[in-house]
Amino acid sequence: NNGRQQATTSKFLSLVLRHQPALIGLTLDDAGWTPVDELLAKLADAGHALSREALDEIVRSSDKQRFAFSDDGHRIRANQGHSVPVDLGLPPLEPPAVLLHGTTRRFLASILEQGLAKRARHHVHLSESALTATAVGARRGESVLLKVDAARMHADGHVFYRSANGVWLTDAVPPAYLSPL
Ligand code: HQG
Repeated sequence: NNGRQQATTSKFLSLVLRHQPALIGLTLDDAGWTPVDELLAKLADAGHALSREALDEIVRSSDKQRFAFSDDGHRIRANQGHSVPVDLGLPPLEPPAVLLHGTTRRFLASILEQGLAKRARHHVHLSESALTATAVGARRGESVLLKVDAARMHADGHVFYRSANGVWLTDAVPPAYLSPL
């Protein structure tokens, strides 16, 4: 099954481009980029051989646009979601007035008390779309949505970024800006 094979490869790419490049002997630069040639060679060495055409197809069709090529096509990086230290170089942006966070019901009480924390990632991930936020929450169980008063956060000096694939990112969301939907 081609679709399933692609999903497996995409997961493995996420693993090495966001979390564990050393797993296949890869290094990422400060902004998270790595040469495509090197990635393909090291994937092959690790038993995950992939053609450039197949990689192009994964980057093009990834449901969440997880990866991007540099303008010259020679380098690749993950658009967001890293746990290794990278500086994506995203400019601060004014967010929409309201953003959403999808989580799992069992986290709700803790979040309303402590606020949203970035955990293992570099930022808290927020969405403009209820559909997307619901899907994010559903990864771990029953999905619940939280409304984030992004306008007030922004006015109060909290900084927001938007990743190349449209995810809104911020450092933390204190409980005062959160309400259950
Ligand atoms: C929760 C996937 C208790 C938070 C998705 C979340 C997204 C708290 C979990 C992207 C908490 C962290 C990000 C607190 C936060 N108490 N629980 N104080 N603060 N949490 O995976 O937002 O497939 O790091 O609600 O689709 O779930 O990787 O973040 O449930 O876009 O491309 O702690 O990851 O995209 O989980 O997901 P995560 P997330 P990819």
